[in-house]
Amino acid sequence: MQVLYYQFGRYLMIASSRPGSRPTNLQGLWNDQVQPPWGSNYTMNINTEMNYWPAENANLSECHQPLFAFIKELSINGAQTAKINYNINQGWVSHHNSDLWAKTSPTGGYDWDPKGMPRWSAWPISASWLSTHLYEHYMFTGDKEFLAKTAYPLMKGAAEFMLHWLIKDPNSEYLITNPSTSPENTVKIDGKEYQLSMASTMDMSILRQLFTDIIRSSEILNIDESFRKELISARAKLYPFHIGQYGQLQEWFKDWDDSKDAHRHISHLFSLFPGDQISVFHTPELAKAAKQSLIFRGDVSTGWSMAWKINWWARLQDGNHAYQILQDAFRYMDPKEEKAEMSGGGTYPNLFDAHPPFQIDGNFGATAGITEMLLQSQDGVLNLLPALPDAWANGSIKGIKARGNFTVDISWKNGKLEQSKIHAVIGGDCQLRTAVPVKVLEAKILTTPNANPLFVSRFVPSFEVAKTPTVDWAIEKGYLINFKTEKGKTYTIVPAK
Ligand code: FUC
Repeated sequence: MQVLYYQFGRYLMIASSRPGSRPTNLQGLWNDQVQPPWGSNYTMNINTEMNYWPAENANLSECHQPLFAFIKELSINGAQTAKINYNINQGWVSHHNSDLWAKTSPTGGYDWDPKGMPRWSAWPISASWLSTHLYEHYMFTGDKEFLAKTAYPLMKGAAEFMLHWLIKDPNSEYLITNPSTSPENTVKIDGKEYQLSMASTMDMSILRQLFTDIIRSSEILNIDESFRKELISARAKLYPFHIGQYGQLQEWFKDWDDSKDAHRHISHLFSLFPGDQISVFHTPELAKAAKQSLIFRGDVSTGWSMAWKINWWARLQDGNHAYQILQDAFRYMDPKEEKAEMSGGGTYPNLFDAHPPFQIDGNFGATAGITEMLLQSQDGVLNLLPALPDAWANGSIKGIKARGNFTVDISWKNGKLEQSKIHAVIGGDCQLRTAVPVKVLEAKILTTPNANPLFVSRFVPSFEVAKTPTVDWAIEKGYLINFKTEKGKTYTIVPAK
């Protein structure tokens, strides 16, 4: 069933997102209603991005193209929205929702409070989030022409808008977003509920990620030095992460987090996944805080929310917890039964994800998450079997992808790596992290550090701490080896003993 569900996720992407088509919407392309839920549109504060999470790691890179074409369209409309709505004449912006025509202005109608208070539609950050997909595509393919011609101008436009949008907080002197939402969540301060604040952790995390991606891109392409310097200086002034009073990763500008809040959006964990600023190896304090936040929010939620949680638990190297949520996501949903929207997700008999109602993002998010349980590469190395659950004691997978354009087969027995074949599509250093010591049959182990430009060490962000997190923590560093690969060759990895 899990294998079928995984392959089904890949099939859904192949069937719904080909170069030349529109990107997949909330129902992929399988909407059968005249008035579909949420307009069968693009909700870009999570759902559209989630649809594309398995594109690279599950080796369906070409299927990412419709999203890139859409980003280009958004950038054209979004330059108008930047001018008309905000009087910003540089770059482009898009908000939490879009449609077939690549709408970029905030949605109207009931999205706006009758008293004129902007609510969750006042979220001008999707241009920045979508732009990080362009850099991910480069990291997985190494396609410099794509980086130079398609990705860089779009990413730069998103950042140019943001450099105007960010303002200096007069108290802390940090650069902040204002107004800012933590998508669709609300915050209670002195008993009163608010939708808006300043500098939500998600806003700041996405901007830090985008700026870092552009800084790296301009170094790789050796262009735009002055813009790079501007971004490096802005990045250093961005409002930092905070670890709050419960040892949690703080969601809001101040420590207003409610430890009983079980909201489906857990946007402040962006940097654990899909971002890469929070890492169990490089920023363990932040990873522990993210774990605390995740524990507070609980497991069962809407379909897509559970799918995101699978990816987070995989990044926390906790395969059993990721597996547990995968099981929750398989809760049988009878399509004939009316279920309230926020009553907990599951899977219909045809394996479509239930928000409920039917929404495709959970299928794609879980497919990405299963891949993340078996292979990760966001940390500057290929981590083989980083979050293998006990339930998958024996198994194998073929043809998944790591950054650096490595195609990877892995087989395991009794919960331990048996063999891996790594196909170097473009060559370059290949650094591995494994739970057991390994050797490479066709190459010598290098003593030099990984020199692959697609595996530069990530930017390590700063943070402030109110209380040190106290979550259980048993991260095994494992074994690291580095070897040189040649373009087109395949390498066999086996346990050293
Ligand atoms: C956002 C989410 C909902 C749903 C909708 C399409 O509003 O909060 O859960 O996924 O988008």
